[in-house]
Amino acid sequence: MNILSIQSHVAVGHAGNSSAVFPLQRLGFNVWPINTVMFSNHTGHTGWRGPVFTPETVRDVLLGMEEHGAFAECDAILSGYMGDPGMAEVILDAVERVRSANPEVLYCCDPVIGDTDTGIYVQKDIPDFFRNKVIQQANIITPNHFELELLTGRKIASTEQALKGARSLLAEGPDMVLVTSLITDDCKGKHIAMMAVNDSEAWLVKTPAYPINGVVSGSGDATAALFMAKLLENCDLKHSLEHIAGAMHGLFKNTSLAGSKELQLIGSQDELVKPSVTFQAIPV
Ligand code: PXL
Repeated sequence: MNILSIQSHVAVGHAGNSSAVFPLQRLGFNVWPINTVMFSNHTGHTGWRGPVFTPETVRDVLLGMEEHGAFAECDAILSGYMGDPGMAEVILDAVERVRSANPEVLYCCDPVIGDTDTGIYVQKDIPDFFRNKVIQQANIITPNHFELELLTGRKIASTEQALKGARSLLAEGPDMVLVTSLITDDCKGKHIAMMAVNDSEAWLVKTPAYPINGVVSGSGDATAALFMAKLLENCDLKHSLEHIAGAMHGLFKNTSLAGSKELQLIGSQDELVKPSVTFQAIPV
C-alpha cells in the first residue's frame, strides 16, 4: 500500500515525517513523504535552522505526482503540522484530487494545534481552518486532549466528556476519532489514556506515564501514523488502539531510560511491530 505523508522534516531526531515515516515503513508500507519544512532539529530544542517550504513548492511536487499517475495508486493520506493556512489549502486540495482519482483513499488528519503544556503553537487561523474545513474531509482524526477541547469548545476532565467531544467530531463527518494524551480526573498523573471512537464503538486504554527529559516532540506524529497503519491492515478499532498503546509505551519507556529529548524510534523498532507489553482497552 502507498501512503502519502505530508509533514515537516527534521534532519536530526524525530518529528513530523521524521517520526511518522519509519514506523510506517517498518510495518511494511510504501511511503511517499512530502516535506513542508526542512529543519535541523525539532522546535522543542532551544534553536533550529532551515527553510519552511512555500505552499507553491509543495503544490508543485503534488502536481508532479498527479501528472505521474500516482494519485490513483494512493491508498492513504496522512497530514500533521500544517504551518500556515496557505499550506493547509494545498493539503486539502491534494486530498480532493487524490480522492477523485481513488475514491477509496483514507485520509488521516492529525489536527496539530497545540498541547496542554505548550498552548497553541500554530498560526491563529489554523484552529478555525481545522474546525470548519478539514475535519469534514477526514476519515480519521487524531486530536490530543488539548486539541479536542479546542475543536469542540468544551472543557474535558472526564472520560464521559471526552467521549461526548469525540462524538461531536464524528457528527462533522469523520468515521473515527482517536484522542491521544487524554488526562482525566481519575488518571492522577500516573496514567495517560487514549480513546478510539467510531459510530458504534468507543474504547479507552490507559498506560503508565513515563518521566521524560523535558519536551520530547514527535510522539503524536508516530501515534497517528501507527494507528492509521493498523486500520489499513484491517485491524479492528479495539486492537488498533491496544497496538498503539503497547507500541508507544515501549517507545516512551526506551526514551525515558535513555534520558533523551528524542524519541528512541530506531532502537524501539521491534516495539512498533510487536509491543512487549499488552494493554487491554475497555469499552466506554
Ligand atoms: O510533533 C510536531 C512537530 C512537527 N514538526 C516539527 C516540530 C514538531 C514539534 O516540535 O518541531 C518540525
